[in-house]
Amino acid sequence: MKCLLLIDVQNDFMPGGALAVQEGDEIVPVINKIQEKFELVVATQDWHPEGHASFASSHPDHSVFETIRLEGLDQVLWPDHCIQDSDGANFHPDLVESRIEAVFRKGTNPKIDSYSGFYDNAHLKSTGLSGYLKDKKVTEIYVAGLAADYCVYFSIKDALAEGFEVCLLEDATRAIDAENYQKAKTDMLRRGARILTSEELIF
Ligand code: VGL
Ligand code: ZN
Repeated sequence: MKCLLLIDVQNDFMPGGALAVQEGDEIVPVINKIQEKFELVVATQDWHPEGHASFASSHPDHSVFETIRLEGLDQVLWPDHCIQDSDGANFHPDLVESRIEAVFRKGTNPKIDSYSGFYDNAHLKSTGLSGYLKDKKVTEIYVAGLAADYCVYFSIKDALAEGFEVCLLEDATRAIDAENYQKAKTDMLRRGARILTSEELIF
């Protein structure tokens, strides 16, 4: 069974948003077009409390996009984004939501970031996504969303480690940083992910 996994298709990652990804909005029509090919569509939502430890604003001695050590992990400091119940945390208004069966929220722990839709960055706590998909008899996950070099990349690594076959839909994702994405891409391929465009989906 195939599933479409939509990562963080949220306003704050769109042009004009708090943590804008260039051309991030261009993925929305692509995603809407392919949803009907899948029996199951699930989504993740970055969902931070105010004052989250990943926000540069929580570390007055540091600046946005700096990397610091936090709880024993490297942490990039982000602009405040995807704050619970804010408009920035909402899905893009043009995203068709009628076929999204479940939404898995992440980044709710104030002290620890969560790029992957499966586990927080320290792998302490599961979101339940892996068990949900296995219960639904999913074996193949097709991934779209934002950002290709962070939440999409980390979700794909966890999905592969959980034993799923994984395919990244490259025209349905955009990266924060092109160079980071090239490294992430090499690593995803090395780990066994496939990379296709939505037009190459032939089912
Ligand atoms: C993301 C940085 C911080 C993402 C989320 O969705 O890729 N990136 N929070
Ligand atoms: Zn975040």
